[in-house]
Amino acid sequence: MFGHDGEAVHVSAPAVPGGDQRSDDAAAAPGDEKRAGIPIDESGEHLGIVRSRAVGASRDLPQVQDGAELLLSRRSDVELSRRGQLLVPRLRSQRVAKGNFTMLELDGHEVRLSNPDKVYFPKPGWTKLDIARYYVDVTEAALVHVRERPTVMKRFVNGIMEDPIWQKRVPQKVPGWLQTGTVAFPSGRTAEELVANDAAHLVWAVNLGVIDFNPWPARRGDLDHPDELRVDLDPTPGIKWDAVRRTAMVVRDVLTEHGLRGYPKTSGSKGIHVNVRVEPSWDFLEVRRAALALAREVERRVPKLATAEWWKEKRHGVFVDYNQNARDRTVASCYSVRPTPDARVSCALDWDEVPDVEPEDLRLDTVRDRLATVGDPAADIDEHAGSLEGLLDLARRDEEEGLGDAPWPPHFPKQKGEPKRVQPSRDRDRPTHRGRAGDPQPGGPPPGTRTGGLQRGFGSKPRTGQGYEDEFED
Ligand SMILES: [Mn+2]
Repeated sequence: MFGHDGEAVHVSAPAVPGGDQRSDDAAAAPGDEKRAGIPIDESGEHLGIVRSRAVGASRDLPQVQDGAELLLSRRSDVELSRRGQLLVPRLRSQRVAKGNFTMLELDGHEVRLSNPDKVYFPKPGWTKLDIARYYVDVTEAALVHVRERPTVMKRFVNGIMEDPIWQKRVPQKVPGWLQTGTVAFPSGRTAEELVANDAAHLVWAVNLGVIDFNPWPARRGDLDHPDELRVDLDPTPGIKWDAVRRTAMVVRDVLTEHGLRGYPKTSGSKGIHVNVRVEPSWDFLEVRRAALALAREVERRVPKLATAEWWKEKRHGVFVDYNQNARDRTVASCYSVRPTPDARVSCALDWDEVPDVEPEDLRLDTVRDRLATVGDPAADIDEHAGSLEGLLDLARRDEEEGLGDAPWPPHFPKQKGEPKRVQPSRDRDRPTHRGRAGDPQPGGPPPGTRTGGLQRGFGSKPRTGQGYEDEFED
């Protein structure tokens, strides 16, 4: 049903003048408003149909009758109703597109993709529709990593050239079929998040500007017990890519020696992630503790190459970011497209590919072919859930030797046994924290509160429910 050039696509016409707002419009993010006047492309290369709304510009656009079901060719030169009648669109002046769109039929649901031709990746010219197509093509592989997992929506409503909006909660108006899961923060606040269980959900999110999926490491049925330990390898500034690859191979060894199987993937940005499926028998504290023990063991083995140091001023080489395993932290999922200029994909690898992998080879335009030819190295991850006991033993040995907990990310409540959470070079007095205790979110006033731009200091970003961007850095 996707409209590759010249191919028929199945669309349905929207309500025309003054039509009701669709749920995705109701959920429009700040900034969406300025898209309202985008004129439709007259080349006929667009999919979808104009919603007739006079908003000031004059442009002749085809008008479609209420509720008409059409088969619309991508070139717009043949328009047939389901019964094969030729429909000749009338032209109407003094109209401009609120936004053209296409309806995609996926998993028995009609999913509306507004502005499918909007360019999200200017360099290669890839559009929102290209992203939707990608996810439809790789659905099976992508779902392995997001199924049943509450997922934060990182919305690039105007493509990658603008900062995303981090949105934890799904909009109030969503389709009846949309699946969600409610996560709780230590403060007791909750958020109803997307649970993307099929292609319709993936594309529904793409329509809202999602490019990469950022799921919880736990599944909806038991959100207190993660089934994924995430090893996030981040090169510190100036560190070469090969150091990341070599560190990943050390991670593999440590995991194997502790009874676990790691599934490596490019992050799609500068790093490598190694996902480890674990039995959901340990809580977030224990999974993070196991990840910390692993990070320290990697550093012990290759101290020049890797570090487990939280404070940036003490880091060198490749940072093994154990804190990505703290509750409410998320990492871009496997087969997510990343907001890099060349639309890299966070792509699963076989271990024997890791020493030579070049992340720039794995992109929106190459990964579907790779899946078709090489296959999916992460396809069987769910069949290899391991035990954390080995790593937790390692953590106990660390503790006996004086290596207890390590610093937590900002906005997390002070943890029992956590060392003083102060950057070592500034260890005198700490700035005040305006966030609500126990809430891993930035401080500041609630959304919509006018601050007159006078906020200052720590925690001064508005409380948006979206967290600091660097909470999600990869
Ligand atoms: Mn990372």
